[in-house]
This record gives sequence, C-alpha cells and structure tokens, in this order.
Amino acid sequence: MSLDATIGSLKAEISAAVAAAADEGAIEAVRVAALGKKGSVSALLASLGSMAPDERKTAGATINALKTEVTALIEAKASVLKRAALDARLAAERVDVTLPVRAPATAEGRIHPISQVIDEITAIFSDMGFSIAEGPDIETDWYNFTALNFPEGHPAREMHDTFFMAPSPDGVKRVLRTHTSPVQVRTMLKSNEKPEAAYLTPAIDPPIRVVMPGRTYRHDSDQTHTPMFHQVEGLVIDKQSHIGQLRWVLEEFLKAFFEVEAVTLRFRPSFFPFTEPSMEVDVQCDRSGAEVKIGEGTDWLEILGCGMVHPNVLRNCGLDPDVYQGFAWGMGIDRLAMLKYGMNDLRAFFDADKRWLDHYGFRPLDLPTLFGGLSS
Ligand code: 2NL
Repeated sequence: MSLDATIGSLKAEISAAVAAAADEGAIEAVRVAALGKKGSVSALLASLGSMAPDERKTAGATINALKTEVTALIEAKASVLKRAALDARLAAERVDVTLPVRAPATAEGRIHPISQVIDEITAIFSDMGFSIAEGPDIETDWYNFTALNFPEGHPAREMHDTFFMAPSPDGVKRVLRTHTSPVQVRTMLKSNEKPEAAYLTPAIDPPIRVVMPGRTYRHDSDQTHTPMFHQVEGLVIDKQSHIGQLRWVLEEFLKAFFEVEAVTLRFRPSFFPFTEPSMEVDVQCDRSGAEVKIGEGTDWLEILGCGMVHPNVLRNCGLDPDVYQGFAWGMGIDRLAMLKYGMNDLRAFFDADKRWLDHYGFRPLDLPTLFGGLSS
C-alpha cells in the first residue's frame, strides 16, 4: 500500500474511534493506540528511519501532518468529554438548598427517662456528699442473700421471686440480683468473689456514705411489675448514725427530686431481714387530679423502705456492730420516674417505642444539676 493510502485509512480509522469514544477513558485509549509509544502513528513515524533520505523528507512531512491532525482531533474530543463528565457530576452532586436542614444527633436523640432520673438522683446525693457505686447484675448467693442476713433456706429467698442461675462448675451459687444491696456489701468489703476470704475485711473505713442505682431482677410481670427494674439504695455507716439523720436525708432528697418546698413523711413499722428496726415510708400527696402531686394534699403514697442496718449485716461486712451503726434505704427508680413525669404504664419504659421516647425523653445536653435545675 502506498504511504498516502496507509495514511488515509489510518486517519479514517482514528476518526471513527474518536467519534465512537463515549467517555474520558475511551478517548484516552484512542490516544494511546494512535500516539502512544507503540501507537499506530508513532509506528509510522518510526518507519521513517528505514527510508531513503529524499523519500523520508516528503514522507516525514505527511506523517507529521497526520500526527498534528490526529492530536488536534483527540484533544478536541477529550475536552468535550471532560466538560460532559463535569456537567454530569455537577448535576448528580447538586445540593437542593430548599430541603430542610437535618438536625444534629444532639437535637434528635433523646435520653431515656430512667437514665435521666438516675442522673437526677445521683446529682442530688452527690451534692449531699455521697459517692456512687455500682456492681455486677449477676451476683453470688452470698452477696445477694447470706451477707444480708437472709438465713440459708429461709423462705424470703424465694419470696424475692429470684432468678437462680444454672449451677456453675466452680460450685458458687449465682442469681440475678434481686436488689442493689449486694453493692453495699461489696462497698463494705474488699471486692472478693470468695465470701470466706472477704469475711472481716473492711474495704474502706467508715464513715461510709454511698448510693447505688442499678438494674435488679425478679420473676414478676404485670402492669406494675417488669422482670427487670431499677432500684436505688443508700447506705450511711458511722459511729453515731441515727434515724433522725435518715429522716433528714430522705426529706432533703424527696424535696430536691420532686422540686417542691416541703414534703411530709410517715414512717410505718415493717420488716426486712437486713434492717432492724425496718420501716416503710409514705409521702403526703394529692391524688385528686389526673397526676399525683407530691408535697400537698391529704393522701399518702408508699415511696420507699428503710431502716437501721442489722448488726448481723455489719458483722458479715467486717464492721464491729458495737462500734459502728448505720442506716439504709431502698426505692424503685421506675416508679419515681412515673410519679415525677406522669407516665402511667411501667411497661412502656422497656418497649423501645421511638414515639414514646420522643415524647417522654430528655434532650442529651440538658444534664440535670442542682444549680441548673434538675428537670428544666
Ligand atoms: C425497698 C426497701 C431497702 C435496704 C433496702 C440495705 C442494704 C444493706 C443493709 C441494710 Cl447493705 N439495708 N438496704 C434497707 C431497707 C430497705 O429497700 O422497698 N426497696 C425498694
């Protein structure tokens, strides 16, 4: 084939390829195939070396003209395709400024009322000088019952509707804790799985002032009971702790928690294995409206249990009951939350219904503090 014919067909071939190239990748492939080191036009230029000098002169001019033309053709198409790609990207990534701004997680998310109430309770007791303690949900029988003066085989162990764990290879009997009292035992004792070794080893010296909020478990489920619920207990141990101080602590707590000026409490005799004497406490309230109002009215509402720590419990925790005495109390967090925030079904707490949480939940950055207002 003559050089002119070769050039003609090459030009037609490259032009067709350029026309067919649909995107930047395709036109780059055409450029490499024609002008790259092993490209068709480059191969033609390389063939100049084997030509006679006068033939090379005319052929060189023709081939170079082809190269210039092909280069211009490819560049023109490449710039069109580049522009098209940019347009497509701009169209695809366009922001619709008329859409509403999406709220940040801190504005959308809600704190569960139980978490909020635990924060409120710990804020109040921290302010009174108490520390906060937590412990395991799975407890040994010793920490949950024995140390707390529940005699072995005593019906009270069954009365707690206890979830007993399957027997474990180490021979230690375990339960889902039925109250947060074992955390108090752990506070009084060095944390030790073996009761024998823990015996008579106080972890900290009194005075002890500690509150423990947490999950508790009992085999009970109806409109006012869920198998998992929350309790907060408090413990004060010193040489001269007495019921007068207990009464003051409870009154101060309830005033701060319900955000009222005054509360009136009524103490009734009761029984718990771990306290002597034991008392149940009612708070004066008004139940005439849709919601219970604390701090006014002529009705009574049972709100907590308390008492002086039983000498056997002190002894089991390595404290000499002839030197130390203390008081303790316990109350249900879920019920406190329902009372304060006017919810009527306990089970809704654990339904994980977003609409309920949107309604009753708290904003994440509104942390309860006594100086900022507990729930404002
Ligand atoms: C209630 C009653 C109560 C305690 C809990 C306690 C803990 C230790 C020693 C003595 Cl380590 N007492 N806790 C005392 C009295 C009552 O709870 O009705 N809770 C919902």
